[in-house]
Amino acid sequence: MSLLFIAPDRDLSSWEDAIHSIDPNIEIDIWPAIKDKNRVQFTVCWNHPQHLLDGFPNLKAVSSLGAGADHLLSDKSLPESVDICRVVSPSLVQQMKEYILAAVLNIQRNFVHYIRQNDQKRWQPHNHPSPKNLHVGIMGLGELGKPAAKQLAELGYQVSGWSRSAKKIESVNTFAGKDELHKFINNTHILICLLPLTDKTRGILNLEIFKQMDDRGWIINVARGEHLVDEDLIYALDSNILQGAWLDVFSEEPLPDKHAFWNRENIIITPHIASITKPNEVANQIVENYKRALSGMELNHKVDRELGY
Ligand code: NDP
Ligand code: OXD
Repeated sequence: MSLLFIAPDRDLSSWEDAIHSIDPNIEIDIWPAIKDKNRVQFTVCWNHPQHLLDGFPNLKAVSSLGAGADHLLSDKSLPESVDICRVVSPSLVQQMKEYILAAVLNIQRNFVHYIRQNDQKRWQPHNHPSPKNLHVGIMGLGELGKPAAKQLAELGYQVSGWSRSAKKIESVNTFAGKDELHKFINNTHILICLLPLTDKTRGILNLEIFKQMDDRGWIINVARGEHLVDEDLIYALDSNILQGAWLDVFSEEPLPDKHAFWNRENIIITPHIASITKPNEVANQIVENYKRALSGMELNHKVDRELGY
């Protein structure tokens, strides 16, 4: 039986060693070199070519190489009988906490402006708010959003969080469901998106939401590019509805040369690096789920196809 990795845009060389350090007997294929399609029972995918996964007659389960599983759920050719799971790891949580804290601090302390001023040899101090006067809203209070919210609250920021089902988190104002979205957004100065991409969340970062935020606020999108309506962001920035955007994810990646987001003072771009899956830190959970799939057990971190995450 074999475990197949499919990730066209990734260097997969260290995955084989990471898996074999847990169990040297696991047979591994790395797409497109597949020894025998009939032997493939488990695949690990990142941005796989759509319609590829219906070509394995004995496939039992597929794992996302990362936390999001939207790239798997969007492949309508993936048979219903195949279970989907994803990666959940302390390393992803730690990296996301670091990224969000770095972005929030840079915005709060105006480093985003000072870095630009360096290029112009401009000596111009700016006032900055104290954390207790800075209202940060986090959309998505799951494996990544909840620890990020807790960290910011512990540091003294005014933190609100929004999720599908109600949550209780110390020192965080929590809201749930569509009915509470507007209450959650009200007065937000920095809005952070950590939602999964689903039919209900696509395009959620739009002009209507930006207008409800605090005057001249910021958005940080670390979830998926399709959460953001690109044209609405440009409009909101050009009409001073928003002050800036800090973006790690884009509808098209790499971001095309001609995209309107490049070369703008008020958009900070990072190349989808907020939280990176490291083979040696998650190989054990891939192996565990591979073995569970083979023996017909329930997978860990299973994705709910109905909910879309
Ligand atoms: P989880 O599934 O653990 O959490 C998702 C959260 O979103 C939950 O709190 C869930 O609510 C909430 N949610 C889902 N749908 C809705 C909705 N319709 N309305 C309100 N809230 C909703 O995901 P993770 O925290 O592990 O990851 C989140 C996303 O981050 C990933 O899907 C991925 O796209 C992105 N990501 C980006 C990375 C990067 O490097 N840029 C790295 C890793 C992940 P409830 O709690 O009620 O279920
Ligand atoms: C993920 C990502 O979902 O890196 O893990 O975006």
